[in-house]
Amino acid sequence: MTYIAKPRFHHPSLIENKLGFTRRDYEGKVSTLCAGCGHDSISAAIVQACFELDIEPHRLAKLSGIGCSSKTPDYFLGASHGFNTVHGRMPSVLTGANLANRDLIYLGVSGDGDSASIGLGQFAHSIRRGVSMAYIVENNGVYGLTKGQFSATADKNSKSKKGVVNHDSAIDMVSLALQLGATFVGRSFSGDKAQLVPLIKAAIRHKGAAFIDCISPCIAFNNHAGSTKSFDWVREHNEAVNHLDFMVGRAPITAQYAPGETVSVEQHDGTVLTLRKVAADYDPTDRAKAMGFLMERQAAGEVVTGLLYIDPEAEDLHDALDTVATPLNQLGGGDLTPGSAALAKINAALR
Ligand SMILES: Cc1ncc(C[n+]2csc(CCOP(=O)(O)OP(=O)(O)O)c2C)c(N)n1
Ligand code: SF4
Ligand SMILES: [Mg+2]
Repeated sequence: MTYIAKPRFHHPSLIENKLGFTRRDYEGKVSTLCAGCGHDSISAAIVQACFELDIEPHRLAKLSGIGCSSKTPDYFLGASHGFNTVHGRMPSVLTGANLANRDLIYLGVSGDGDSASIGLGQFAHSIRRGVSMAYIVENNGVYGLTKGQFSATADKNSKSKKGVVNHDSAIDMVSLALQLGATFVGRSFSGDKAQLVPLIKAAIRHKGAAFIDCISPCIAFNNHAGSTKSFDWVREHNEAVNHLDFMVGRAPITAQYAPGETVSVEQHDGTVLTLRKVAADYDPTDRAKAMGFLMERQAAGEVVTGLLYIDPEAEDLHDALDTVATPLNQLGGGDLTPGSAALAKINAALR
């Protein structure tokens, strides 16, 4: 495949993070997507989030399937590990990688075709197993790469570019993730970087399955009147339930909020999420109420965004399997073959 490498020149006074890296150190190759594609804005948000989190690029693995969305890992984090799987198979490859090496940060990037059609089963099982990962679906309601057929997330009665009406019910990835037991669920919009960057940061630091459905308009095939995934539609129907600030450690809250307007959630690793409430009664720690709220607002034609659910005490697949703290790929021969005495002991315990 041909590609254009980004020139390494940059302004000498670019801001550095705690590791001495600039934003440029988190970029990838030059994007070959259509100019204006929502997916490129999500790549930029991922770059910003990883830069701000001071992530060492070699400590992160980015995995994807097939689609314009799944091509994007080539356009960010050029110094990280990467694996481009078969269409819809990203979740199982990510699960295997995570089991083999629990020390890496896992970022799964997928499309609505990749995750809601061919990979729906894969998506479901990685979420219900609580694989520690930030799983982002770049949702444009079409198969962009294969020229704009409706995907399973296209809303019923929405229209294709040529005026064809979609008669099938849509799969709502957020409701599905909630039902499957995801311990972090958010929805955002590629055109809202202020909301998306802290959401990605919080998802990356979440222990367990963190899912973000990011509406990402396809300007080539799904940005017309009659589409419910266009820039105009999402801007007009976007209803944020909260605004998120993400802090590593106990940094003071600098924004001036009135009492009762914010709620702070501390995660396992000490990171703190401060949520400024927009919908007064919305409680992102109540799964059942979140599901009801989403269905109600969806029926009213709203695109609900923000941090929709979080379980700050979540456990992950390694907790469930009680795996050793040492990554499995670092265990030596002695650990893997402890000898006949140890085997006899195990067998005796099973009798
Ligand atoms: C096994 C298999 N089936 C079908 C295809 C054809 N195909 C390539 S990308 C794609 C859908 C991509 O849609 P989506 O995941 O929504 O990504 P987008 O391009 O919209 O970002 C399909 C059906 C394929 N590459 N492999
Ligand atoms: S076809 Fe659509 S999804 Fe693919 S790069 Fe172009 S705008 Fe983006
Ligand atoms: Mg798509």
